[in-house]
Amino acid sequence: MLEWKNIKDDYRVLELTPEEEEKRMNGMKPLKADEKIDIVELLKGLENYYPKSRGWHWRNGRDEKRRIGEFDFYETSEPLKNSVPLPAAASLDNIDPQPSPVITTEIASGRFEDDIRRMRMAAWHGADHLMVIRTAGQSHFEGLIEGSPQGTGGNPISRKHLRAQRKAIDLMEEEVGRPINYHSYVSGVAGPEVAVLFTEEGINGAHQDPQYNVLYRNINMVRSFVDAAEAKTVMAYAGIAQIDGAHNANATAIKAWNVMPELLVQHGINSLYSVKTGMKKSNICLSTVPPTAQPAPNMRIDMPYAIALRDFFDEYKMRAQQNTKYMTASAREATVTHIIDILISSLTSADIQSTITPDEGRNVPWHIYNMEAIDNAKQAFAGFDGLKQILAIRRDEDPLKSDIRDLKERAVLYLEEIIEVGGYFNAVEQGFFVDSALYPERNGDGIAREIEGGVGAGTVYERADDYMAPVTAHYGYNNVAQYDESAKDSPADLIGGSTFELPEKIVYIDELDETDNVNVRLEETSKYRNTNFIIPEMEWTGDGIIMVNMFLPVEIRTAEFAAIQVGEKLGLKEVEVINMEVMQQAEGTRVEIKGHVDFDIDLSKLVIPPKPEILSDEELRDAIKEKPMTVVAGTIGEDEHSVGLREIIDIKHGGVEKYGIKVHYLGTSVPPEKLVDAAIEVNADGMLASTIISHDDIHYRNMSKINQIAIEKGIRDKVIIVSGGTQVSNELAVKNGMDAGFGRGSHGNHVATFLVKERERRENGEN
Ligand code: Z98
Repeated sequence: MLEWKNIKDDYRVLELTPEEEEKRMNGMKPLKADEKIDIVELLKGLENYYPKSRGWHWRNGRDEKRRIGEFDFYETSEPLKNSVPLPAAASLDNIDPQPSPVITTEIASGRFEDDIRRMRMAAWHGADHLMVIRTAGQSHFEGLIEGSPQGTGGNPISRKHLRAQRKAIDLMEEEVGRPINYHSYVSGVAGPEVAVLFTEEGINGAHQDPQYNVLYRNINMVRSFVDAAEAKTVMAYAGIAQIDGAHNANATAIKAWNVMPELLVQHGINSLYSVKTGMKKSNICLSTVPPTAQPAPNMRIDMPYAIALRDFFDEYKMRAQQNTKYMTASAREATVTHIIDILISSLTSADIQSTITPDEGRNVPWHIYNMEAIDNAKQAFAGFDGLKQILAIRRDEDPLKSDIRDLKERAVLYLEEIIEVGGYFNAVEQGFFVDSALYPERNGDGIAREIEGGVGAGTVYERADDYMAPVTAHYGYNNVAQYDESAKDSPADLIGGSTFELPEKIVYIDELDETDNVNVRLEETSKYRNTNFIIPEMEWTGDGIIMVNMFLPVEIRTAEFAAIQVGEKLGLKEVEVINMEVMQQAEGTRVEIKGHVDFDIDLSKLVIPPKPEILSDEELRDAIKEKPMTVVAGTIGEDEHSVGLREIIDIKHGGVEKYGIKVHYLGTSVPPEKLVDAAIEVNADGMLASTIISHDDIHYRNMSKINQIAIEKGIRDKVIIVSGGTQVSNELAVKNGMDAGFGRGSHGNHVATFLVKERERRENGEN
């Protein structure tokens, strides 16, 4: 019998002995940051696995004021043990503030085994809500499926899939130091069965809304609502947080901004229906997407809506997501919309921020875009931290005040009319929902469904007087007392407990299909698992996909086909255009293509030069502060190039001045003698000789001259001499008397590191 220990809210964990834990995880060891997760190992012993946590987890320490690095934050949650910070964190002590809301990412490439690796990357970037969207349109499935088929339709959820991913997520939670919510969808004719499966397998969040079935999957409405009562009861028992389906009206409606009153009504119907089944309001999340997007003036339209929604549903949670309706194939545009949406989320304190990848617009469910979307959210929330302290929403003044009121009035009238026509079912039959006019106007283009129609029509039966089901968590009349008074509150006692308390009662079926299963797929890609070979990858191990971004100086239609040829000439296979944007209709088009390579890289033959040792900015500053350093610098010989050297020197470009090194800049075309004389004059510790022109090896000959003159004038031991330029190799520079040479790609920190280390080496009397 599982013994759950409540941690907070509805989140509970099992207290297990080391032996029980060993068996549950089949001896799988904790993850190590520098080792890949072993998928083959993970899939072993799944028959013994059961989840160790149940229920939704909100981030810890939400909105507590905390100091992170050198900054005060007001709207963050507890930091992670292990994470990948934003790129700019490199200049900010590598801080990685974690926003207050739960951050979602949808991961469903069609191969759950590859998605596990993506989940780990997502957890490190800061996602704690991993949503497994069922690309198969699983609402059409009439029952549960077993095994791990990839199928033709996409990514169906099976018990094995859930187990493997939940087990992997358990390991990731330990690694990043934060519970992670695992999420999928309780919909379709098999909704109640799915809810049971999800409870057994440790799902923490799920979409559930009977209106979704009715409107978008044409499942009979009576059946959908009866199923929903059962499914929601089970979800309530497991503490699974619910996300509703109202946002789908927003994504479907021809004029999404006109369905705002209806959205409030849809939220209301599902929310109250859920409460009536026993779900806690704090586990009911309203799925809200801004109804418009730029180039519409969206803030003025979406903000009143967001506020009206929060006014009506202040005891519930808000899950914000980007409106997929406006997602094109432009990743840039999607990003900007996402950030502007997050401004609304931030000002109205969303509880969950779902991130959408450009998958929706360009059909590329790639690893990199999940991380981009998570980073976008993390970055925006960090930037907006504490905004509410300096900006106030003027909700008690017009136009906001009137706009909020207008929406609420329309929603109330809408609900009243539903009651007038005889209730929800009649309203759906009359096409009330997803009509493109602003209520009370109607365009007559709503989605109409028949009460007697749709999938599963006529399959609802009244319970018999002596109906009884010996199960844990069951909606409505169950008549147990008639059989055993003592089992009244826990009917499963009649059969010695159900699978919710006794996971060993679950019948685990590993695979049903011999050819379409994860083992076959892993075998096919084994060349790229724990071997010396790698191949580029976007979504699946070994897929070989790369993306190429180009500009073609032709109009869009020509560009499309020319780009495919470019890809083919590059040797790519199955080239497809994934995005095109007109720069100017005659001047040209930006095109992004994808294709796959048919070669791989043998790492055992890869020559990787030793990593140059670079001191940190702080170490460099400290070293110079402790012992100042002066250098002279100039472009040598008859060479008028100055930009490269200036980049190495200037504080603005991160040059050596940044670390406190004093530089006497002598300009261009400096004769070697002059450089040496200047060094003597200012008693310099070093010389920086820039040489760009390289014909006839003039650059190396000048280096030799500098060295020679320095020896003749008796200062060679005292000064460090380095040269640099695009054609300079360290090896040849040293051969020509320099202490070091810096070629293409060198920066001030490389030169400063060398100067500091070389000085130290000489002081220590090393040769
Ligand atoms: C999201 N990106 O919401 P199928 N039930 C509800 C849904 O909203 C969805 C499903 C079921 C979106 C994902 N939503 C789209 C209320 C889907 C899924 O039949 O498996 O596709 O049902 O995050």
